[in-house]
Amino acid sequence: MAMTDLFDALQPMAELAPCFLAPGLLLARGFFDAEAQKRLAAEILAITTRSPLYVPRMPRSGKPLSVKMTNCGTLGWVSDIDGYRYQPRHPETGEPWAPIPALAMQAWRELSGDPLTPQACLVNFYGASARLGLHQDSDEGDFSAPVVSISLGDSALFRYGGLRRNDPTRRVKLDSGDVIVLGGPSRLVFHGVDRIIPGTSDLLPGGGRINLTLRRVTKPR
Ligand code: MD3
Ligand code: FE
Repeated sequence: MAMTDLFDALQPMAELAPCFLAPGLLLARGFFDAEAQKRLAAEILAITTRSPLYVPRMPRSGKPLSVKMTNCGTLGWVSDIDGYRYQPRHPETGEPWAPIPALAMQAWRELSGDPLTPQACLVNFYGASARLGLHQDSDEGDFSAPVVSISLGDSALFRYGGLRRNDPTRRVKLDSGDVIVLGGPSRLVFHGVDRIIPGTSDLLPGGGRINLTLRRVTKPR
């Protein structure tokens, strides 16, 4: 086979193959096809009926975040004037969180490399002007498991750097169906969402972006 033919034959696979952006930072572009994205989005919309999106607030200041949140799983991440924490119930309804959808569990099984089941699935909803400042995910009691992040809906410009806030950063566009895994030496890297790109997907009624982050929260006994 001529080299150009070989290249053409391998190109579609190369686009689907997960690739490392940094040690421990895996990007699986298009992990969920259009059909799976629709099923997962429908499951998340159903979850927001039972566990409504709420406006999280910054600890101490009480300043509202622009991203709206809810959770599924046995534990959910919440942020309010008292601080950040994981808790088994919705902060406004007092009800337990819904189970994590099977498709999200599948991404964890196939990509995390962790034998345990995720405890928390934070659901972030971004409207056209929502953003998330540079931060570390350090509220978990166990950093040995990775964080698995699933993007649905409008594309987002995701920023990540190093272990110190002032380390140089890079930007990557995350599209609907993309999954990133942050583990090993990248588990505690600073990261954030600069902005979403409105109108890039018609998956969600009314537009916007949903990001699911699956995590282990406690050390296994
Ligand atoms: C890098 N969410 O909820 S997911 C978050 O798109 C969060 O909603 C963003 O950051 C979002 O905390 C980014 C990607 C992500 C998640 C966890 C990480 C990147 C990470 C943990 C360590 C390093
Ligand atoms: Fe984060």
